[in-house]
Amino acid sequence: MDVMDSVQGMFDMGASAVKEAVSKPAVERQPFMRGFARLCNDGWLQGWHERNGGNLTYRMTDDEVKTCKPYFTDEPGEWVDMDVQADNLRGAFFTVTGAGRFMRNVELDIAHNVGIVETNGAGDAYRVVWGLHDGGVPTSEFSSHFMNHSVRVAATDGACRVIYHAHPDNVIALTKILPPDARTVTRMLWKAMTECVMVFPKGVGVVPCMVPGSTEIARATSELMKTYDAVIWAQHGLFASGPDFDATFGLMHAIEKAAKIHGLALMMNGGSSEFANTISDDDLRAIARNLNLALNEEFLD
Ligand code: 2HA
Ligand code: ZN
Repeated sequence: MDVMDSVQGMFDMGASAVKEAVSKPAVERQPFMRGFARLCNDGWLQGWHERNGGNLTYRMTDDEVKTCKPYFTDEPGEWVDMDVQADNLRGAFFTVTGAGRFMRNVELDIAHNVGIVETNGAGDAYRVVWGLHDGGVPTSEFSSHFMNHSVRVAATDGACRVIYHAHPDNVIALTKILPPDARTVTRMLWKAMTECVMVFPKGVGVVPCMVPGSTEIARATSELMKTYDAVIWAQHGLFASGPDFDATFGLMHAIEKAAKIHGLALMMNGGSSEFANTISDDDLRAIARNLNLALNEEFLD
């Protein structure tokens, strides 16, 4: 066979596979999956995802499920019981990062590091229908994500779709110097920079140091998510929620930046929190009034 024949042969044999790859609306190329992978990479670039730290889940729309369904596996895994149940998530589909998989690898191989799971009709079990290749399972924090989705869907009239967990340095450091108390922590964050009260006018919840991956931390977090769209896990990290990837990443970013500014100001001030200038409670009220925001007045003096 001469060279031209062999090239022609390769082309003929590969043509249908190439056509399929190019024309198929492959799951990896869906806009929601591009957004999902982008957030994972953005979080990695921020330094929030050491090793397998952090995780992300996205509640898919009916249209997204319909588009992806032809590519779901013919043999879905077994239904896996969750220790938690949610009526408002019966039959929901989630895109999830995998337990033990690294956020820094998501963009390189989505089908290995990310999966789609289906929730059963009772809202108390899931099964993997796409991705998580090589025997992957959803994030170890899936019960927290699931409970948080349920609570935020109810709190936002169905608008919330994204739950994001990361290990941002300054937020974790902050929980070493402040009590695990939502009012104290929120006031400090709001007063770090004027943007904060606009981004999270309800404040931020805080759970004390608890066992990661446990049903107890899932329940404690979701209880706070009834009020707040972000909850700090003392000594561990932060959970943020939102209607889309931009808003959710932005919330995580704003909270982490405020914690960093507070830490910098403390250092510049020789460790004292008696700053020469800060944002007063009346300043916070004025900002909220200007934008017609529903400020959590309980956190103001
Ligand atoms: O996924 O972040 O909390 C690893 C973790 C556990
Ligand atoms: Zn974590």
